[in-house]
Amino acid sequence: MSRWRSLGLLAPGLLVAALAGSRGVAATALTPGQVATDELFGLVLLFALAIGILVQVLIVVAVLRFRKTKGRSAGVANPKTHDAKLEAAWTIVPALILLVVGIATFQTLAVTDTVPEDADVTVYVIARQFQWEFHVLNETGVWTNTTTEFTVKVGQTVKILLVSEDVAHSLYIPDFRLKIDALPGTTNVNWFQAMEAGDFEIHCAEFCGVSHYTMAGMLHVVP
Ligand SMILES: [Cu+2]
Repeated sequence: MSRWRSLGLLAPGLLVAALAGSRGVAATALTPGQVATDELFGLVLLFALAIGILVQVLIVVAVLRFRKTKGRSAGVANPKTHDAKLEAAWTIVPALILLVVGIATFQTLAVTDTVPEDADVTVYVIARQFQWEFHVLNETGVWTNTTTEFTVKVGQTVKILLVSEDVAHSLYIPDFRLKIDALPGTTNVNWFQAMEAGDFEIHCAEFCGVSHYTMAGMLHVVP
């Protein structure tokens, strides 16, 4: 095996090792939405990786096999231009991959976009330049009004109703894979159920002005 060929075969291996390593430090189950989203990401990554490696290997093989060498400067005399079986395969296989990814996506949406009718806690969130305001209504009918941070308990289903007072913002809790647009004149609804206690960062994920970067907060999940 030539040096170049072994290099070409080594690259996909290194990529797989790197990705396997990064999956190894994946977060624990924090919310049903986070688990469903991460599973879908893993599935799509698997297909993307397989296709990426296949393409890279084919490129390396083609480059090595058809490169100009001593005594060979012209291409193949009668190159094959049609192969019914090959064409059927590269049509059917991607169609099946899309079908699997499509079904898995709808299964994920069934978790992330099905807001519980009778949530334990309702949080009305107002986004403005450059602050989050939270009005938390718990199951006993008590309101807690805060800015920047709010608190819920482990296991509570939390419904979020989100509006903006000025420009477009986006409520982002990275650990929960939860990102909701905050738009003036519209109320966007979403939900989560924290399965672990902890402090989870909140960020604005829509550039909303010069102090956009300061629009951060914290979600406290207590036992
Ligand atoms: Cu913002």
